[in-house]
Amino acid sequence: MMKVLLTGFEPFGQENMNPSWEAVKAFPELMEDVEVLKICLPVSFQKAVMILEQTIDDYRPDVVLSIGQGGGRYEIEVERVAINMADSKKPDNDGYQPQECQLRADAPNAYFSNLPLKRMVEAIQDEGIPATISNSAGLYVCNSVLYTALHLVYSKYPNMQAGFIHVPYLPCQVVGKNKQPSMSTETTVQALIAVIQALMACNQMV
Ligand code: PCA
Repeated sequence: MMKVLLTGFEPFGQENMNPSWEAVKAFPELMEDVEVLKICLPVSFQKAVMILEQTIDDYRPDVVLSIGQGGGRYEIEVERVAINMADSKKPDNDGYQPQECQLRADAPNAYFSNLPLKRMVEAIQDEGIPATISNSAGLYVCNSVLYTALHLVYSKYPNMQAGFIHVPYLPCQVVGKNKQPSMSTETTVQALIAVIQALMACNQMV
């Protein structure tokens, strides 16, 4: 049994939906040999990280897979790196707007995801869904969530794997936006299922 913590985010900015939480919500409850815990994180630098850390300590997942809205992205993007930095052009949902703030003192400048990223991208592409590796998760709340999960991997839970996937807007979010890319929840869920199956295969659990 592989224990997976699957996280999405609440809406932020001008949006009233977040494709990441829509996909996590719709992810199948029952998958063979997989136990999934789903949580919706607030778009808050402070709270998201606290809730994530507490949930990892309590649930002790094998895999933490966090999903976030990557508005403007054309493909499913599997993130490679998290940076020890928070810097934001817009306030988070608590009104906090960090400017070049370190996330953790006495911790490395960056961490790489320890998930098999190329395998994950291939698994998504094999479904006929566009996907790529991204080398920047930005410096907003998504990056801080990935950084925190990886900090726990490298400092506390060496057998845990952690990664982050940015997904495009939902079709309903781009109505009236000028030529913005989008992807349906159904397609995003199909991609996430393929990713989990690929991780099961890599971890030789199937
Ligand atoms: N995307 C934002 C934060 C929450 C979300 O869904 C980001 O890319 O940082």
